[in-house]
Amino acid sequence: MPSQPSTDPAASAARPSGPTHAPYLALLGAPPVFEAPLHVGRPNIGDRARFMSRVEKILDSAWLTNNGPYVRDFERRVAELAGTRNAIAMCNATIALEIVIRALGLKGEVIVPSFTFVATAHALQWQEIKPIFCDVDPATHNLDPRRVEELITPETTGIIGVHVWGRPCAIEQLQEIADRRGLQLMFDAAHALGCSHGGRPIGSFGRAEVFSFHATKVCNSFEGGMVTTDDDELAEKLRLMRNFGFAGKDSVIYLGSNGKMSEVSAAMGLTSLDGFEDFRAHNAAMHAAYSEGLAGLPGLQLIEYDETESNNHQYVVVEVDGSVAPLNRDELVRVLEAEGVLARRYFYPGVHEMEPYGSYQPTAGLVLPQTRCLSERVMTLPTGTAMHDSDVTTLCGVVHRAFDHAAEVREHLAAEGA
Ligand code: T4K
Repeated sequence: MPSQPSTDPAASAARPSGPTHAPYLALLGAPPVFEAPLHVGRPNIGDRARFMSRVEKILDSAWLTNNGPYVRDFERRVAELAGTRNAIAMCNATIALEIVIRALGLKGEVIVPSFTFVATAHALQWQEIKPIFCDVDPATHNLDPRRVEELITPETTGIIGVHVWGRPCAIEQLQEIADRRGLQLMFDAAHALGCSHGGRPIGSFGRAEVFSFHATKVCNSFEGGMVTTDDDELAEKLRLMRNFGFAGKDSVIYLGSNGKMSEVSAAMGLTSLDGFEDFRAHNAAMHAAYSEGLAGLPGLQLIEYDETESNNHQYVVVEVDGSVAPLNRDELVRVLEAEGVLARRYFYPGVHEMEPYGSYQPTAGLVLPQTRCLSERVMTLPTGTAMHDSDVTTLCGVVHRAFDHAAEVREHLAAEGA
């Protein structure tokens, strides 16, 4: 496996500090194998010099926000990547989702997965639209179209599909349901920059799609979101709505918000896009290293990406079947945390269990058996340019040792909990 150079100086601090094959674990009293924590979502920094030179230009021009030249350039680049006529930059994906939802006139009830980041549902509830939580297909982790159909009521106005981990939803089936039932379909594509479905880039499906450029995403603009759509009229409405509804200097024609992206964010976004091909190649190599390192471990399954499509591999997701593996997901997360690996339980619990949804819809979980099962199994591991393949080897070594010493681990955790 080729050794991958890191572009993140913080990564050198995360080199293993101890022997990689010692038959012990930090949870059981050994020194952790990583001195500095390994995060899920450590940003890809990209070419600092290029970013700084863009920042200098922003300062020289004294044009800091309000649809500046870098924002327009960033929009052009994302539209190209997504294969759409329009890309509208926003300050983050949550506000972008809110604005699209309002621009489409969604109201009443909208069907969403519960297996997602809470922002998908919050963007609806924030405007008093009821998210109706739908179960997912355990094979894809995405909305199960059969379950969607069952949840449609006279109050339903739309469906928001989420391309979880960048793996596309069952787009055609969802579109067919939306068309037949007279519903709007949009996608939360926060994870799916540069991914494709049937060879067509994510970005042009449904009425609109929303990407996130948060620091933790494969490409980042510190904070940022982008709406893509081929619908010119909708795009124009979105542009106005992100700027308070101003259609001219003194004319406001819609209820709007402030969803604008700043120039410095766009400069970072452009710098990130410049490095995108390197980032995704690096992520693909990390995924392959995990695949090799975790192979053969009982009850442990690394989710795969369809290699006939474009992927960004920004999430390394493992399902731990606690009825087969010697340790369950939560035990394994504890073992890894002790070693300095901050594995995340994305997405646990299901959004329907979070507030206010747990109180508003206490019985929502009754129709979400797959979501519950999945949210108790998934674990997301560190990747990105802060990681080297030697880190992955060390991390996988920890998992092997933990499985070998599962009885001691369980005994230790039980004593701790007592
Ligand atoms: N839809 C979906 C499906 C989403 O996944 C998200 C966001 C959205 C919509 C909304 O997009 P935005 O409005 O954010 O554009 C993180 C991210 O904050 C969130 O953007 C992301 N999804 C979600 C999956 O993960 P947290 O609260 O779990 O993690 P956070 O932000 O504390 O960071 C994770 C780790 O990354 C930390 O351990 C430290 C490290 N980190 C983080 C930041 C911000 C760094 O090393 N440097 C940094 O600058 O939500």
